[in-house]
Amino acid sequence: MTFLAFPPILLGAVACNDKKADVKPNVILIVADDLGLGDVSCYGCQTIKTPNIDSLAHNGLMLRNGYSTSATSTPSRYGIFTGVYPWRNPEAKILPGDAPLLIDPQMPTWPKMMQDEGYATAAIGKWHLGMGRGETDWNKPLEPSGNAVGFDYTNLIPATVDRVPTVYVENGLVVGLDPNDPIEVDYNTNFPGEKDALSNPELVELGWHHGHNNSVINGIPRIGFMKGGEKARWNDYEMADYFLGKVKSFIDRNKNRPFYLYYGLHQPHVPRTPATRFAGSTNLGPRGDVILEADWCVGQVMRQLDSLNILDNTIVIFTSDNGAVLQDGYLDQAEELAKEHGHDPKGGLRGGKYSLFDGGTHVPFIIFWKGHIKPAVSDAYLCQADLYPTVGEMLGAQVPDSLDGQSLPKVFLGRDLKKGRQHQILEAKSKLALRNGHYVLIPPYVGKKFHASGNELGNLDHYTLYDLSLDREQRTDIAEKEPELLEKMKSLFTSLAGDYYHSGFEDGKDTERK
Ligand code: NG6
Ligand code: CA
Repeated sequence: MTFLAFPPILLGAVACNDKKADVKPNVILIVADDLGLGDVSCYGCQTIKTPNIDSLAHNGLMLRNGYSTSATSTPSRYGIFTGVYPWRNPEAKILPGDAPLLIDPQMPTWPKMMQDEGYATAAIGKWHLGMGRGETDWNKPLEPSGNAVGFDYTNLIPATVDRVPTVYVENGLVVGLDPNDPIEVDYNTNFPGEKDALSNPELVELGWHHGHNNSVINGIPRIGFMKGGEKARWNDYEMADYFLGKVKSFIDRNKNRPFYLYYGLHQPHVPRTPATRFAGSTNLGPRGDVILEADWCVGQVMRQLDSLNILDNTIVIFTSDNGAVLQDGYLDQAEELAKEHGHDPKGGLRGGKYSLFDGGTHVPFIIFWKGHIKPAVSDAYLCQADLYPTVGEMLGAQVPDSLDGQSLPKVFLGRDLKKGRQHQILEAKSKLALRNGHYVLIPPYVGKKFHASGNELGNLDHYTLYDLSLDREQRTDIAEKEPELLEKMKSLFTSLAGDYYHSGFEDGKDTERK
């Protein structure tokens, strides 16, 4: 198949979606973890350079209004793969490492749709969507695993790098498990006789700031207790190379057929553990170093696609699961060094990870497709939940009409650079807000104003209204000045999400699943 520059091939399928698309481009979705707009040089970061992500942006579509569905990982990834707002599912909260599979295997998903379209599919890297049925026995095949939601091949971190078990799970099996050294996991109490960060602080090489004081693995104290599985435990400093290796072999194995690959980068989430060759590569400490490591991984994937001659047949989407955070539980100098060198990972936005303010969900979002998407900066509004129905329509695939994600191929292909979706319900720690056009409405919530990370949560005791077109930083509440607009926004919020709104959420237990 040869391609002309920017032919209207996919729009043929768009105009008439009962017709199958003539081509099946590969789709690679790269999702970084806690990467903020201000962490990437193409979005204005001056303190570090991210040349490979920049190259995607400069040669593709760089969205300036790209959003995740949620300000934390589990719900955000749920939104990407199901196209459904995560707050509709009360279990879609930050999951512990032993949580059961969150996505019901009966649910339609983006990867399942790709399988139905004849794609080879894989999920590699950070998962955080649970696996098994609960009360997990890590020594047996985990059923259902990530494979049950549409991935032919999976190689995953069960939850986060700071949560146990610290093992890779490949197609539902713990990698490198010695049956004579079984794994046990408990999120409430330690196993008799086992050490942890509180009982044996001398084991701790990376100090903890809040949380993160249970089992100590590789000198790093984690969330949750784990026993056994010594040989299966990952090496934090080799994780980037491990997953990149899996990504490259999947691409290589499938170079001659359409493939769909989800690559969940674990950077720059805590604990930040760059490979030796990246340690000290920035003046921002480990957080900066792992961003360069992640950028390098992106470059390696692009180089491979180029050398296999499949670059112009591969759509590469790059984004982040939620906004930025500096101090997320370890003493890694992220906050101090950012301050010293003037690094603002939020790129001027208010809030950050965990926040209902824009810094929670307004994320880097780039779509690259050589020869098909003209390089452009887009102001059109696109949410990650839109990817599933949009790619579905472009392929002429079956997509349920009940999704919250919208099919926006013109935005995706850079033919609408202005408008995109009209509104979205934003979610942060089970709390909801409304963005409609360039206005944001945040309803009142009880609870503390700041997260332990220092990020502002957006818990205010009255309705607040912001005009992002004049006030990107959400500093000026226009609710009182604009009573009509306020009423309009309130009634839209009620019609879209009223049944799910409760002002009484306390931060903590009921917003994370234990
Ligand atoms: C929080 C952790 C934080 C991080 C987050 C999940 C504490 C005190 N904080 O509970 O460090 O792991 O969960 O982040 O334990 S996410 O990006 O995967 O949503
Ligand atoms: Ca995250």
